[in-house]
Amino acid sequence: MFRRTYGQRATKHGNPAARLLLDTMERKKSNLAVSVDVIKSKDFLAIVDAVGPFVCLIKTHIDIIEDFGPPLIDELQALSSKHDFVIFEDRKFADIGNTVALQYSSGVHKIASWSHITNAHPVPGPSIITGLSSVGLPLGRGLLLLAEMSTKGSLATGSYTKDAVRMARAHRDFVIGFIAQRRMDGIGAYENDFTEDEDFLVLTPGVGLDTKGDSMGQQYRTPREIVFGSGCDVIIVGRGVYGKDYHLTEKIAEQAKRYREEGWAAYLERTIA
Ligand code: 5BU
Repeated sequence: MFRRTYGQRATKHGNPAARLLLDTMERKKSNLAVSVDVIKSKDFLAIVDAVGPFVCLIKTHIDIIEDFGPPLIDELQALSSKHDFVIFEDRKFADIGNTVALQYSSGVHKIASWSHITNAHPVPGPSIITGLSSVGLPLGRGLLLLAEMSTKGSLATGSYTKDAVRMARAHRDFVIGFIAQRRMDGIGAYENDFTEDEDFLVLTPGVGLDTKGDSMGQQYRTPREIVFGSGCDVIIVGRGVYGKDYHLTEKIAEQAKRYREEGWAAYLERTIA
């Protein structure tokens, strides 16, 4: 999987959300996801519009938007069509199956109705996948399991990470991959390497070209370290792209371009190496 191109992987994948993402990456020559963590709809939409041409995916934390209303989702979907990107709500579900099914389908945000991809902590066990897939699978959605985190002192390590991989392998129709810091197959990291038909995407947050972290435990690595060094598929960048100047859309677009170039060069290095 390490050397195969995103396009080759797209043709083989059984899940529509995974296919959409891999196809989009190939088409746009981008493995950059931008995480738009701002609290006003206006700023959110301006950043999405500015980075849209350079990303394969926009990651949201929809519950931090102070002036949220259903029209915001319409506008996000319009930008997704305009710029050709996939939507990933970083909801990090972590409850019993019945509750997560309700949180995913209902409430104010109705995440399943607009987000191609979402994610969940494996901590409750496989029932969290059963609950979320009862809503998401009929809609052609995909789920990522949080196998590792980018923060200092994360507890998602060792056997916890291995068990996340086992849970994913048992639910390949809906679980399309992981949030993790390295690829989860091969290099003898696990007892069994993945079989030919198992393709899990690895989306990786904690990416920064100019700093090593923040004051709250976040740790950054470079796109090359992540994509070439650790074999991950998608780099997720937040403040590295929009920083403190998120009213300056030109500057934001420039940064997005920069991360996209770094991420894609690392991918080319990996596929031809
Ligand atoms: P940053 O501004 O690039 O540090 O934002 C990173 C984003 O990725 C932010 O939305 C986090 O919620 C998210 N994230 C993360 O940073 N680390 C993790 O391990 C996971 C998610 Br899971």
